[in-house]
Amino acid sequence: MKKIGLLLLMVVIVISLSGSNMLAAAKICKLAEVHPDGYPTAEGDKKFAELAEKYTNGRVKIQCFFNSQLGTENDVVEQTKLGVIEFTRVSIAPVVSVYPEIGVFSLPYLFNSHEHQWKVLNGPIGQHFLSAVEKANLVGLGYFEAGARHFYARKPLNSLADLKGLKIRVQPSPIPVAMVKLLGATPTPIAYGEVYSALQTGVVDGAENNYPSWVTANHYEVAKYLIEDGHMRQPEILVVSKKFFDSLSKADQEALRRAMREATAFQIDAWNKYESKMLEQAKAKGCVIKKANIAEFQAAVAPIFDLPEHKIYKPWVERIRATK
Ligand code: GTR
Repeated sequence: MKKIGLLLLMVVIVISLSGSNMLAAAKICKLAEVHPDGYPTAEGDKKFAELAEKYTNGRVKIQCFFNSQLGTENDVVEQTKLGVIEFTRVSIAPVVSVYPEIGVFSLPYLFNSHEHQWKVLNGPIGQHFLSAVEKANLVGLGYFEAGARHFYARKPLNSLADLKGLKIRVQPSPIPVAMVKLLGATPTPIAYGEVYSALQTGVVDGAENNYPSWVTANHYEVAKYLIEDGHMRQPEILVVSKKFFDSLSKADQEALRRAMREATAFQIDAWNKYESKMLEQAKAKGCVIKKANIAEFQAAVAPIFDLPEHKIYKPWVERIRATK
């Protein structure tokens, strides 16, 4: 009789604890990242993981996988969509294949400064895209800084004319492809992890990226001529699988959003320090950096806004340009 009483008591305790979330098992999640540990997005990921665990009282534990260990950006976006990977940090470019509208942020010379970009990302437009990406079974938690992208090649780049006819590696995404065509070069989509060897072996003549990627991925060793044209300011995004997100309590969902807000501020700070350090490192290595005639590049890519397939971006472009 005593034993039955004890058993009943235990059952009651278990039921009430599970209702109060205290017994919810810790979920070990994966986060995919193409950059190495120490790169500003990787630092942002780690900060996010640390805060997510703290604010969910250990119910969400995140393990970060760097250096494309879980696959290319296009692959991990698919895997996150399916819920196989819970979190992924990618550029906007690979998200375009599952949710085309977000490609507006890939358009060249859309943002005129870091300040303009973050005003848009933190305002109603940026927030709209974080929730609208749900159409692709993803939930956008927030953005990270990626600076501006420039062209670099194995041969000197002094002006737009030097890009003509070159094979340029681009992210496997439609807007970079269209943009490079308008500049008179041949776009060659290749996954990030394979760009170094493509440059080294001459499969491509050049590529385009921000200073930290040019340096940390060692592209600068084999493509040391850079023309600073700042054609794109594509933000990075951290997405979570909607399937996983929906399985969390409202409080844990809010805990993840809070963790990302704080991780973003941390990452922007890390970015600013790292970007100038990488530029100095490239100069010290003897890289040749030229300032572009930006007006010339802007004029060449201007038709991108009027391409029939880019009609969907028009209203957003107008709103973004009007954001002061
Ligand atoms: C980097 C970005 C990566 C990846 C890479 C690329 O700037 O941080 O997420 O998209 O560019 O060019 O593939």
